[in-house]
This record gives sequence, structure tokens and C-alpha cells, in this order.
Amino acid sequence: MILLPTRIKLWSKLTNCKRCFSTGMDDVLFEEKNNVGIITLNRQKALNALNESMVKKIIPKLKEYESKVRMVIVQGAGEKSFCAGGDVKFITENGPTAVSLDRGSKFFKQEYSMNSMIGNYKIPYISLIDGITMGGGVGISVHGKYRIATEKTLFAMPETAIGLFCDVGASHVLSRMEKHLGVMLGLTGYRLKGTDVVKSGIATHYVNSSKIESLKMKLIEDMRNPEIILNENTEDLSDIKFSLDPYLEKIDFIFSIENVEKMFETLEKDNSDWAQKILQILKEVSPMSLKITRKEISNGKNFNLNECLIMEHRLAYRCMEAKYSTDFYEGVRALLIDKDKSPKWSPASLKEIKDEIVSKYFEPLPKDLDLKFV
Ligand code: QUE
Repeated sequence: MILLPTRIKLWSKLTNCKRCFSTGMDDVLFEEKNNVGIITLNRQKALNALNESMVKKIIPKLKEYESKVRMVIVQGAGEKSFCAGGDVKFITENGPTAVSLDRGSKFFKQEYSMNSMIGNYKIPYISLIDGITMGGGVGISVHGKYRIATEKTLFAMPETAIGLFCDVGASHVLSRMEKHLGVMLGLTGYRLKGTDVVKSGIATHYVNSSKIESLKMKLIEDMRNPEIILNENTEDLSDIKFSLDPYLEKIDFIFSIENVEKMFETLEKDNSDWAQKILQILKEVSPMSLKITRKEISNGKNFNLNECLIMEHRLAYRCMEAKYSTDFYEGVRALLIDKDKSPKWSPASLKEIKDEIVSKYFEPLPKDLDLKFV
């Protein structure tokens, strides 16, 4: 049971509005200033993680803004986080049942439709990713035209750790990164910080966090093309090195191997500290997630964003359906609910997972279940 402060309980009772409370009235804020739409993700206690209530409000606003304002700016409330992910606990709380499948499929369809809208947006879409930007937070920013990072930006696609796979259109983005860096980020959940987020191509511009408010005001007040304003008011990073530079050739060599077992064997033969650290991470995440994610990123290279999202929705459906693996439920339990950080993966090893089973995840769903964009 959720314990609510007495005042809120009373308020809920008085207004007979349990629904209003539980769906969060102000979980996302919308403002218009000088013909700019400003979206603020406003669920600080959950690190602004996206839930269905937020996505359902954002979709119609994005549609409205596209023909009404000059550009859209997206930000996270508070100091710590832009957006830490999606509300996956809500999906799994009933276990692998029809309820979870129905809830999850509805949520993912909405979220992926939003990701598609952002990727195909007609006006500039600018995300101020000044803090934690993971999972769903990547999906609501990375497909837009401009992403502004700061020293507080912490990027990751950590889904293999919860028995899921890199969704929200990540197969489009990760598959297009240089030197198979995206494969490394997707399989390991490796975190990129600050200037590295720009150096990798995930962000387009960089400022110190103390300047983010004044940059936002300039974007709103100055009527010139936002690209000019961004270029004038962000840092030149040409003299800054990418922290992964010394490893890029190795990353390219290892993560170009599409067979996950062969990739493990190659890492095992490499005695460098870096390779052993990566191997350790890969041994802890879900083996099923690794195989799905690797294939997903290979496929994504030849797909447009919408095709990637349709594929990802099929994968999400199969993870929730739990016919071949219950890892999604176990991962959420171990990392987000019980927090024992000791998931028991099933199948427990890569060799138990045949290619035919991996292929099943990618098969089209019955027509009425496949993703249709809202
Ligand atoms: C791996 C993940 C996620 C994660 C942690 C991981 C993920 C996700 C969240 C998350 C964070 C804050 C919240 C929330 C969920 O954490 O996908 O509801 O408030 O959404 O190690 O994949």
C-alpha cells in the first residue's frame, strides 16, 4: 500500500479524485513563451521517469506545437535528472500475466509513437539533457534535432541489466554510431558523462550547467535560427578528447562480432583491464537480452526510425509475454523493486539460447497487435 500524507488523502477524498492523484496532474508542464513550446518533465522523485500519464499528455501537445510554435524545448525539473527512464515497474507489478502484457503494450505503443513524432518533427526540437538521461529519457531527446549536454549529463541505455533490450528507437541511433560504439553502449549499459556525450554523437552541443538557463532564455528571446544561437553560446570541444578514444579500435574489433558467444570468446582472450571490465559487465546482464539487443542493432542499421520502432515493439511484446524468458520481470524485481541486484536469469547462459528462439522475438505480431503510430 502507498502511504500518503494525511493532507493529500483528505484532498483525494474531498475531491473524490483518486484517479487525478494517481495519474499525477502536474507530472509534465507545458508553457508557451515568444512562440516557443516548453515541456518540463516534472516527476522529480522518480528522476522524471516517463509514465503513461506523461506520454499521453505530451503526444497531443507535440502535435499542437508542430503547427503553432517556432520550436520546442524539453527539460527535466530539478537539479539531478533530465529523465531516468520509463515506468517499467508499473508494467511488471502483476508478473507475467495478460494484465502486464496489455498495460505494457499500451504504454510502449504510446511511448514509441512519441519517439517517432520527435524523429519526424517539422520544427526544431531541443532537449536540455542537463542530468541523468537514460532509457526513455534518451528516447525523448536523441531523435530531436538538437541535444544540449552539460557536465551533469549522464547517458546510458541500461536495459540489458533488467532483462529488456534497448528500445525507444535506440536500434536506429546505436546502429549508426562510429566504430560499433553503439553496440558496446547497448550491450553493456556503459555510462557516458559530460563532454563524452557530445564526442560520441549522442548530444550536439555542450555548455556548463550554470549557463543552461541563460541559453534557454536566448533561444526563447532571440528570433534567429536556433542553430546560430546554439553555435554562438555553447563550448567548442575540438581540443577536448573523447575518453574512449584509446579503446575505439578495440571496441570496433570486438563489437563488430555479431555472434555474441564469439564476441565473449574474443574478450576472454584479451587480457587488458578494459576488456576484462567489459566482460565482467556482460557476464552479469541477461543473456537473452544480449542476444536480442545484438540482433536488434544489426537489423536497425538498415531500417528507418519507424521500422526500428515497429521491430522494438515486437521485442517488447515478447519480453512481456515471457514465453521464452521471464528475464524482464526478474530484472525489474532484482534491480528496481527488491534491489538485491542478484537477478536469476533464465536461460542462464548464452549457449542455452538457440538462434531460432532469438528469431521468434522478431517475428511480426498478429495484425491487430503490431505497432501502429498514433
Ligand atoms: C536498468 C534500466 C532501467 C533502470 C535501471 C536499470 C530503466 C528504468 C529505470 C527507472 C529509473 C527511475 C524510475 C523508474 C525507472 O531504471 O529502464 O521508474 O523512477 O526505466 O539498471 O533499464
